[in-house]
Amino acid sequence: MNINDTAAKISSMEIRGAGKIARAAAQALLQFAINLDEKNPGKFLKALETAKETLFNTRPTAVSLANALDAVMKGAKGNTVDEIKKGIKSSAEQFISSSEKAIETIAKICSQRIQDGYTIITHCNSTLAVSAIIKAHEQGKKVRVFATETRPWRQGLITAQALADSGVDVTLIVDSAVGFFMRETDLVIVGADTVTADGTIINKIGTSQVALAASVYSVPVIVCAETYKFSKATLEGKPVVIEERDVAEVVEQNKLKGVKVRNPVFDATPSKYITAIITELGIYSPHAAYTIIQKMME
Ligand code: RUB
Repeated sequence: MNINDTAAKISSMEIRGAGKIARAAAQALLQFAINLDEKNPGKFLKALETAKETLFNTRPTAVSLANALDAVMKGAKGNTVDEIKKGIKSSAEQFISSSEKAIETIAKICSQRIQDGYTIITHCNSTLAVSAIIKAHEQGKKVRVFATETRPWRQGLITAQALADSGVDVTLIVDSAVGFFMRETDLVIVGADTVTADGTIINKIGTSQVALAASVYSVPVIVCAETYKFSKATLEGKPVVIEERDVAEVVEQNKLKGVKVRNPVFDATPSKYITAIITELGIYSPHAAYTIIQKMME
């Protein structure tokens, strides 16, 4: 797959989810570097930067994408193209393997917070949240999950099917039923696209509503996020861009006359509604986000 193919798949959401787009982009940039037939180091690096930009411009919200591309580009050092290629290969492979390892680590840590008999709500489709629930199930804990449908893309169906395939007791609910089912819920587990310096979580649209409902019923909210989903740019005050997609995803355009439609696909959940963030380094209060970002910058 070349850069444009991968970029198109990320834009169209054929490849989706903050972790998956990060790994796909890292892999695409690596392949591009390996296959690029250019002997001049300056021109090689320029072409690499253009390819990076193409991947970066696919989706604006998940910082995992920018962080993955930066991690790969860190290896672009050397006096010859061969040296640069070697560096890129090592940095890309390191990013991909450590991000895969992080899924396992986070699932393990999060599973410790899931007790036998728990009822869990999860929103959208997070590899980390799904892995953690499956891990708890494999540990012999009896868990019940309410998976939200997640309009308009209905990623909740992927979550529900993955959990069911692993033998987890899962029920699909519409997004507006979250308040109804929160009364019988012990724990909310979601993923994240971006964690800001003040511990705000940017995740699929509707996450903030789930967290608000959880707060009303005093249900803890756990966010699973690898450290590469923490945003350095937010330390400098840069706001996170919330992606707004085609309104045709919400409703057929010729169905309504004189009606405006909006389709923001992510929202921000303030840190006060989040109990803990679980990273591959351990479990943190959302207020530790600033420290985690500083650690990443060392
Ligand atoms: C996916 C989404 C997921 C996070 C975390 O949105 O919001 O909760 O990306 O996923 P979309 P993961 O479907 O629009 O990409 O834990 O797999 O990285």
